Amino acid sequence: EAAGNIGEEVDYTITGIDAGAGVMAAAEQAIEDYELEDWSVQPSSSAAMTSALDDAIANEEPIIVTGWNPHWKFAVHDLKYLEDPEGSFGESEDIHTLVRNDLEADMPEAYQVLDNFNWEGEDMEEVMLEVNEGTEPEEAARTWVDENEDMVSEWTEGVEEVDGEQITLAFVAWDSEIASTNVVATVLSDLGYEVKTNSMEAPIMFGAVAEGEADAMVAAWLPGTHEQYYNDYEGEFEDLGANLEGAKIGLVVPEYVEADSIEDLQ
Ligand code: PBE
Repeated sequence: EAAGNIGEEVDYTITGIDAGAGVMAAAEQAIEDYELEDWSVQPSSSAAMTSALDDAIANEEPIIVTGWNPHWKFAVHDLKYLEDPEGSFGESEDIHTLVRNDLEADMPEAYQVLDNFNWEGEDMEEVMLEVNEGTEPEEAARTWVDENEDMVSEWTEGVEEVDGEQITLAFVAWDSEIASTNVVATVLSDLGYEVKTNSMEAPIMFGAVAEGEADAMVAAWLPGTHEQYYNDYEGEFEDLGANLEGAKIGLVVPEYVEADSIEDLQ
């Protein structure tokens, strides 16, 4: 077996993140699709997963994590996705902006910015990397906004300033969404909004926008990762389309792990 005893070495455990994350459901699906009866997915958090990854790499030990990109971890470590011939983790994903149904009428300026917000994986990773190096998310977002005036001015072109109106952005404390949410918050606050960023579990985030408790979110991974949550509330929010294209989820291992495919875990 190419993989040697990878299963034994990691105690048949995939190191996961928060239970509400779509990548967790996809990992459970993979266990079914590849008949990995002995395996389980251990829930934790985005931060605990990356620290377990850091520790394993420091000790050159095997580890399998639920991963995704954009993510800073690919810039810091030599990592690879396990191939997924069964497609348990879906194909390429886009990250969408969802807003509450009445936002356009109530807050046309914010709506316009949220509708225009669009960047690339490398942009998001710049912010993520800085936060990973210890900079506060608000400060990392401020730096990125100041260094990317051209892009930001495309999002705010023709948008009038406001006078301290409150707006609430819902997000989940995933490294990628900490980055995007703080950048959008910075841009809105520069326009005069008083911005609240509220972190919550993934299903609650969809519910909050659907029920109008939050005004917007920039964290809907589609078509696969958040399909269930999206369908649960379809019609109860407005989908402003992709703000980032070419995202991905899957099982991620250090390069030195002798498995290349999820099939090698069998
Ligand atoms: N993630 C990051 C999320 C979406 C953004 C891939 C961890 C998830 O799995 O739901």
